[in-house]
Amino acid sequence: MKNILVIGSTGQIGSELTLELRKHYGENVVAGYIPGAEPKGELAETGPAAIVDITNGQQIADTVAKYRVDTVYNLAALLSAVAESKHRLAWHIGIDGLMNVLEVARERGCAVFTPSSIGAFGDGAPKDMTPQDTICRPHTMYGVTKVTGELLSDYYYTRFGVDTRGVRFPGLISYVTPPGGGTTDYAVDIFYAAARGETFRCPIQGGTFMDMMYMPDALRAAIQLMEADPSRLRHRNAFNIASMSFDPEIIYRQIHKYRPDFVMEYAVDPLRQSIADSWPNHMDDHCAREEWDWAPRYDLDAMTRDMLEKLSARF
Ligand code: AKB
Repeated sequence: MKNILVIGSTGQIGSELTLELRKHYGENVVAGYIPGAEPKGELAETGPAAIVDITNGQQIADTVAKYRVDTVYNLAALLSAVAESKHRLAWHIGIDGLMNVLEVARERGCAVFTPSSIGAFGDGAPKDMTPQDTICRPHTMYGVTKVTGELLSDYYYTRFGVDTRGVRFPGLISYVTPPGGGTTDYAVDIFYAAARGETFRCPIQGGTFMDMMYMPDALRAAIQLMEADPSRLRHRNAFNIASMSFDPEIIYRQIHKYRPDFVMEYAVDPLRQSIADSWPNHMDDHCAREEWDWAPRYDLDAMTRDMLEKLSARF
């Protein structure tokens, strides 16, 4: 049985991944959090929690030693738009923090999962069927930290044998913990507006395609990759994974099918638009499919029905 530490356990991905991991590994999953973002409800009740600030290497080392951790899920990060206004903090958390995790992993023999993103690509990469291995020259601080994180994680694998693995997540859509400061957040916000019966003001222009994924598929991907047979992995950091690609018009029309009164208008945010324009329309994820049997379960319609059902029950 694994002993797992989730760093960033109360964030957008962490809050759901920690609970999902506890379904597999029981109480052997420690929820790492920073003061001010304490675990609540089910997250607080179902297993141990510890203060783990990714920028504090000693705190990571102490928690790993105390709970005999062998696997770290490193989910601490600033999202793309907010990273542009806090570029030094984005680097400090994304790279200095990752270095802290990797050093502890090297010393104590831990495996490490670190998510990358569609943000790792930049204008130079092919937009359609973006290959697993292609040019990655992003112009955003978020992208710079993601590419650097991929390289650093690969370095710790080849140089020190640390079992590092990662995926390039698309925009993640969930009804549980809202994201904050991302470029793909519109695809979450649009569901909240529809469920509340409000007009949605879309910050991304029609015709802008990006990869998106429903959270249950993203959680399964992270766990499945960390369980994958290492002898099959030709790649490590980080695998393209994809399930659906749409623009604001397509998601609007999909929601409109189930909410005929729903209205969307555009209020384009130039920062988010310029970030979105530099990201892929749709990634090629055949390496993940071949090397660890990745396959998504949700398409746009299944996700839309589930999101509307869950959010409508809340509002
Ligand atoms: C963001 O929009 O910043 C993230 C991402 C795609 O990495 N959701």
